[in-house]
Amino acid sequence: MLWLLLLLPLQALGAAEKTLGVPPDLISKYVPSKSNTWTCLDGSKEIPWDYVNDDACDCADGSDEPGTGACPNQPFYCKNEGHVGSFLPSSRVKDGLCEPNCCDGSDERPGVCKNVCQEVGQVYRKKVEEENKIRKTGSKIRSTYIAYAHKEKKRLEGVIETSAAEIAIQEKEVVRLRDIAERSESLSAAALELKQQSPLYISLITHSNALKSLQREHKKYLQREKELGNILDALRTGYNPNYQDMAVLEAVRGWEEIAGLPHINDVGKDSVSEEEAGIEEDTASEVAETKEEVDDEMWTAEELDKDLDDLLNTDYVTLLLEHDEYVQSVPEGSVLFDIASYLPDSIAPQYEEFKDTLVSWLVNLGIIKGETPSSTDTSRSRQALTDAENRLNKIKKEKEDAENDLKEIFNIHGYGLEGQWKKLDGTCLRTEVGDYTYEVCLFGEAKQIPNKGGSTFSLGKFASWNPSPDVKPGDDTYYGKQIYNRGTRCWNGPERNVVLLLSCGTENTLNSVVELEKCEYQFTGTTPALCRPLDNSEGKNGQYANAGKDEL
Ligand code: MAN
Repeated sequence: MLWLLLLLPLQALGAAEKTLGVPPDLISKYVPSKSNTWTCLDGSKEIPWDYVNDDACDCADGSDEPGTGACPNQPFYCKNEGHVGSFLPSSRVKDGLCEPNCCDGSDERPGVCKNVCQEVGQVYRKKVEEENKIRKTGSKIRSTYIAYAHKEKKRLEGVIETSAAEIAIQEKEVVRLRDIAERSESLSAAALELKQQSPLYISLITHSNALKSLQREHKKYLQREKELGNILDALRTGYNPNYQDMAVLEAVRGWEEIAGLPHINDVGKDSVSEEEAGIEEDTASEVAETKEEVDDEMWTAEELDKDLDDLLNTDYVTLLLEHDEYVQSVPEGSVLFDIASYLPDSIAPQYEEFKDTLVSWLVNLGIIKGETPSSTDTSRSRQALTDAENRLNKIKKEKEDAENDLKEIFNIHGYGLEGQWKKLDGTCLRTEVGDYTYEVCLFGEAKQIPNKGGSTFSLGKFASWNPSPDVKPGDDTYYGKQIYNRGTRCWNGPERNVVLLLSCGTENTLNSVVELEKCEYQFTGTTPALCRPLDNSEGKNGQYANAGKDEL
């Protein structure tokens, strides 16, 4: 019996040796069968259990030697208890070297490497803790960036809406001014002013102003009536009849009468329903409409609502000019201007020519007043038109810019799907290295400014996020790199360009600049825009799953 107890640690040691180098997710597969055999992980072969980790490669997939390095290209898993597990390629197992990422020394024969996982783990945990602290603060700032993008989106939508309305107004204004400018070939602005003194025009403007004021007041009262209706509706449906408050009851009854509603206490009784009340209401408004239709000179409520604006937007100056033309076109019976109709067709053209010459002489001699406007008046109206056109183009441009900006805010290749980069558009980061101050204005331009005078070189303008085809747009590696290119050409060399490497930090900073190749610069910096919240798995340090895999 005693000898059995003595054997136990040896057996346990044996079991530990069999699973040496096996990652946790495969441990359950490394157990012997009842007949003390084992099947290779790819199922290709059954071998004696003793052959596992016996330093001789038996399985085609190498799975029988997870811990000896006997099979090539096998992953060796270091448990690294007290730290984080990691993988090594089998070529580094039992090579006599202590691998830094196998701090428990399990890749070498016992006694070769010291187990330093406690110390390494402690340093590592401290580093992770610090990084997490930065991430926590950074992600809070990041969320304010996201909120900013949403606010910016709303603002831009507002700009688009307002400028669309302004464009509509301005387009009419341009048409109006163009019309005036064209007319000014035959009518000066001074003459227009004179025409505007006409009692008919003045009265028309007074009528229009009165109508506009009435419309404004009418709208106010309609709104007030609506609000009062809502208050009374609430009173009607919400009052407590048990209080027997006569003033309330009177108010409710009065409202029901005006609004054509059944008494609230009768609703549901004797088949009187709100729907029926609705019908009554419709009928009442129909009656009102029919009454309005009878008076066909008058406008209906609907016409007042829909067409009054158009009427009030009439261009009265154009109307005045049209009226003037109309009045002038009425034949006045002047002999001089009627003569042509009495002449034979063959001499009519010569007569017209003679008449034009005579009229222009008389105008030039100041004997009669010509219809031609003064050049100042014409240029003034032309200028007004140009100004209006310029203003229209400006608003159109504003709208276009806002539309383009809006497209970029939540664009994965622009300011990010969450809009987290929008806030940083135009933020300039600077650092001094050697004889230069380097500056990068995010999404703008990078510059090299000499500290002791001389010309500033452009190091390029923002071109893209990480352009590598292996990087998935939108993930942290994508946003961890910005490319600035087409800077000032280097003497006998390429155009200057910058690769800006960014990582999570609580501040937007430019930390280092190196000129890797002539005129090719690498900047590094930090930004809260890259700090994802701690509960977000992307970018979070995984445990053994991530650790050291790239070592393979
Ligand atoms: C300037 C700077 C340097 C660059 C040389 C190339 O001195 O832009 O960074 O290497 O030009 O001639």
